[in-house]
Amino acid sequence: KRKNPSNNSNVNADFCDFLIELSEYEKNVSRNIHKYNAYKKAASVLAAHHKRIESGEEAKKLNGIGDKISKKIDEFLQTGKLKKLENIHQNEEVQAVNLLTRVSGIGPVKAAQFVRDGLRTIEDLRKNQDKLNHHQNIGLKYFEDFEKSIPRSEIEEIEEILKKNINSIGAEFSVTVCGSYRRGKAYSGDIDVLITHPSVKVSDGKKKRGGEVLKKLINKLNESLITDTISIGATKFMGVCRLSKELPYRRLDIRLIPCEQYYCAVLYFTGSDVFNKSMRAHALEQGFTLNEYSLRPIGITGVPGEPIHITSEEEIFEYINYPYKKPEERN
Ligand code: DCP
Ligand code: MG
Ligand code: MN
Repeated sequence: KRKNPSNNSNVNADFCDFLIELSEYEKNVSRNIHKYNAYKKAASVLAAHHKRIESGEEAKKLNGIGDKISKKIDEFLQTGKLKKLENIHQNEEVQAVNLLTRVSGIGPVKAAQFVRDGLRTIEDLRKNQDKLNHHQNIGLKYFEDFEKSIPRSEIEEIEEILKKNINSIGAEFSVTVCGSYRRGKAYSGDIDVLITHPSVKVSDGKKKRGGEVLKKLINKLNESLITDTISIGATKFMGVCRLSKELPYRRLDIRLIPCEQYYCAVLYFTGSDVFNKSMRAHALEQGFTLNEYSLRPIGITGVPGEPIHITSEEEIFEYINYPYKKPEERN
């Protein structure tokens, strides 16, 4: 759903744009996850490179750019376009699948199925709402709004309201808006919120207590901010919010995290996804396994041990000997 990750300080933005587009094609149409990762990686390496790349050969010296991508950079520099992308653009089914996957709740597999059934446009979906599930219908209802990126100032206001409402239920709740917002971006695609409370424990999962707490918080937010619920479980709410009648509807995700897992979750949901991948790989090299729940040492038998007790994000970096990066440096 993200179309435009390159920012204006990026001198290699045009390369990044075509690489992202190729990555989306590999993910959604070819379903080749290795090529998808290769293009995504190359795009983020080029985005982080502060010198304008002048040739494929120069690009190839960068980590994550191989022969094939370097040739594409040469073709793009010489002709201003890519034959591979031109061909992809001309394929009508590809166009239809790409359009339908822009609806929240429609993934590439479902989009391809709709296209095979003759549903190719947003209009076609609107005439066939009975073929869509609840999430997809909400995605369709707010299709235009969900495509609009969210300015930082609006998320700041939403953050205030979230904190005020949640702290009126319990002063000890922590609320952290993660995702691209926490990485300092001027605009975000959605709002990713993590919440914890000292009394919410991993062991609650079995007793369903977390579910009660999350429902209580969401009920409170239904009075002011939240307009629709896509889904709500014991730990995860997916829905829609709106700050005021003049502003667009926004996608809002809220997760209630057990306090033992909070910092691993904040790290994970701050991203970026590319940063997470490289940090996880580094953790493995250092003999740890890191995910959104925990950091665990891997024993000599190769079996992960008990989660390490973590009290800050910085501690995770320290354990795995990874130089600390501020959220704004994790793009
Ligand atoms: N994440 C991840 N791997 C994924 C999906 C998500 O590591 N496959 C993590 C990193 C993301 C975070 O979750 O930063 C939030 O996911 P989003 O899709 O909301 O991405 P962002 O918030 O980074 O960007 P956007 O502004 O598009 O919402
Ligand atoms: Mg986000
Ligand atoms: Mn999100």
